[in-house]
Amino acid sequence: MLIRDENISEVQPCLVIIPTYNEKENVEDIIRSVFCQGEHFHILIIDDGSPDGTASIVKTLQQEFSDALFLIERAGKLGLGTAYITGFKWAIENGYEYIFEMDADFSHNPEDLPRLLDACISDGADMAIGSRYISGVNVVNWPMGRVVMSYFASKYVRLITGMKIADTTAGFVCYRRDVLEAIDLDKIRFKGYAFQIEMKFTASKCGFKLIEVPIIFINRRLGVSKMNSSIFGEAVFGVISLAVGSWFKKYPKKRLNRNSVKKRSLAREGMN
Ligand SMILES: Nc1nc2c(ncn2[C@@H]2O[C@H](COP(=O)(O)OP(=O)(O)O)[C@@H](O)[C@H]2O)c(=O)[nH]1
Ligand SMILES: [Mg+2]
Repeated sequence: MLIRDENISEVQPCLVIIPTYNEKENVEDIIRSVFCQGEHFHILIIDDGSPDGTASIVKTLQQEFSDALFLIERAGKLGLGTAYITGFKWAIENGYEYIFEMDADFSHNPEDLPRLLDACISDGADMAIGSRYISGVNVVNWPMGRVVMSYFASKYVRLITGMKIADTTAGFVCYRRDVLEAIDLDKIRFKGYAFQIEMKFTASKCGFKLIEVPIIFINRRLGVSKMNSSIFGEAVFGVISLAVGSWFKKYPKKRLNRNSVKKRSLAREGMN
């Protein structure tokens, strides 16, 4: 089945970007679960030279899903933020209209992918955010300390940046292509949670519409978290620097609309 946006009347290919570092217990299952959501979902894995052999599992699966499963291998652990930037550029080059961020560890349920997509297609979101905190606290099996930290971190970010988003560090996101084209990806500075905040902050400063979709976030059952105190520290100080930096920065304003997407796709058809 291929998704059709009636306003655009064209086939909309979707790319789910999944960064991996030592995810051998999860990677095959998450890939199969995403593909169960429909043929319009393609996957790009960005693996940072996982010592546990995650990339070789992906390569084996590529024989089965040769048209829909892609892999970029980087030499070492370079961080989540730069993994996504690499993925975003690849997605733009390869003509995807909807681009997702998703973790490999099943904290983000692949069955929620169509709901995020629908928020973009039917509700007009430029960026749909899978939100843990839009309807209470929907986090399962995280240690209480981590839930409290994450919840108050989101409140802190709201206070400092003024963003009207309940879950500012969320990493389950669907972007319309226009958002990633408008943002200067080479200027995105942060790597961990601060990266997630920076993307939302920049998109909202550019005038894009951010919509939160409630999700239930479940702690990973397999493998280990790569969260550490430096990622947390980056976020605490990064937010202040983002807010202060924005006073002096000019953000490109949202300019493309659905008609321009239509024009672009017609142009692409003309090229074929
Ligand atoms: N490519 C890449 N992926 C990473 C890196 N750090 C974390 N990840 C992946 O990013 C996702 C989220 O990381 P995770 O450890 O689950 O963080 P947590 O959910 O905040 O505890 C998982 O799919 C990880 O494998 C990294 O440096 N490079
Ligand atoms: Mg996780």
